[in-house]
Amino acid sequence: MKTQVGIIGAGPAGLLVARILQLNGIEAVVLERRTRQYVLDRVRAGVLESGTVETLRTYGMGARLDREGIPMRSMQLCWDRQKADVSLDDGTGRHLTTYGQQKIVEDLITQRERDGLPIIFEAAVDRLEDIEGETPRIHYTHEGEQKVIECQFIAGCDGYHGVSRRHIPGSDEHVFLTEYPFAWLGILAQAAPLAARRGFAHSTRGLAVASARSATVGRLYLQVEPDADPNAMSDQEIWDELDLRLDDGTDARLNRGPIIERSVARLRGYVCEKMRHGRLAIAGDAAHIVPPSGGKGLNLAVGDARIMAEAIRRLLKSNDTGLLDTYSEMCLRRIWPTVHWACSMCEAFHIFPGQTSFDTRMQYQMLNHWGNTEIGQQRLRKAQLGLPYEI
Ligand code: RFL
Repeated sequence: MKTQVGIIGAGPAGLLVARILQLNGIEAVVLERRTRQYVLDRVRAGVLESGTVETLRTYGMGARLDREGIPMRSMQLCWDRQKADVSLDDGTGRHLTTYGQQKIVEDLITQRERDGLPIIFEAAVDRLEDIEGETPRIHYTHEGEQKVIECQFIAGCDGYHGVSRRHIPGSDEHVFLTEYPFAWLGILAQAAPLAARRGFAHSTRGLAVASARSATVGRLYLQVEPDADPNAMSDQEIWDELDLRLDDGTDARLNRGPIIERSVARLRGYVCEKMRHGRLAIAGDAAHIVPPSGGKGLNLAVGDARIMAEAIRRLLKSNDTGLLDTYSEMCLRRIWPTVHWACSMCEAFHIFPGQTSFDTRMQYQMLNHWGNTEIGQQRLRKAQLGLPYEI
């Protein structure tokens, strides 16, 4: 099979690159190792920067997002039985939007299918070849058979555990990693989220987060041990623990309901600074992982996808490699400050093994700074709303 661009991974990064290329008249094939259903059912991110929302609108993916997205104009921080509600209004009209990653993925997949364009599910890429030449090849297994796609460019959008990154020569020497000694138990619950019980909570029992996915579905998280079993706690134990950790000194309690999804995700910060070699470039989680405490992973993936698609367009339409040559640097200008913010949030809200009461007081100071001082609130607002795009 031949195509112009071989895209590995049907996550938000790969599907958005495919969509932008399509609207620029460039042909692509998306290869995804999971089943269609698995990809549609995967619950993950849900907080979108306004830049992400604008990008999705620009590429014709805004209809359901505009109907179902929930504007988020403030952010609540809770610590030491007190609470601060920080406005995200910076005078530009920007705000965050709650809209599940699952829905973005579904919107992009159904649009692509409606347009009759290929996504090959259950196609596991194992090897890339000739990425330094003009016609690199992707080897993959589909329906028990070894297959090859020849293309003019490979977009490696295959997440943290994908194969693309290791095909960039010397990529290991450009990797920066920190592993946190805890994980998040994330749940989806059929329970109307209460406005008064949302936000990030620091508790001496560990972090808790309460957010809304819709008027009737809540997305909540608890800090747990790094190797915790998602099924170790009963529904009631989870709700009790959430209420304890989200205690802000008022009588408010969470609305409870059936837990319909649970997963445990280890927290890490990871950046591979070499994001391109020859005719292969990587984007999204394939190149970087941020702790979910900033709500930034998906937003960063969208930022990379915009630059990658434009770099490919210039290469294939005008034989111009200028943007491709600066791809890593340009992406990293958004990635590092965002990683810094997500890690700062992570370090302020979690209880670390061996943490002393002094350390806890230091965290309270940080939270007080972000929650109650003008300069701290500005920092939080700016970081949460996200950095501007260069492309
Ligand atoms: P994805 O979504 O992991 O997609 C990669 C795709 O590649 C496929 N794949 C392969 N396909 C073919 N051959 C192979 N060899 C392949 N290897 C892998 C995979 O099956 C998959 O379909 O990466 P992408 O597109 O870069 O998107 C990144 C985002 O998914 C991720 O950053 C966010 O979900 C992170 N994240 C959050 N981001 C936000 O912006 N806001 C949030 O509020 C937020 N909350 C979260 C999060 C991530 C979490 N977890 C589970 C880590 C909350 C959690 C709990």
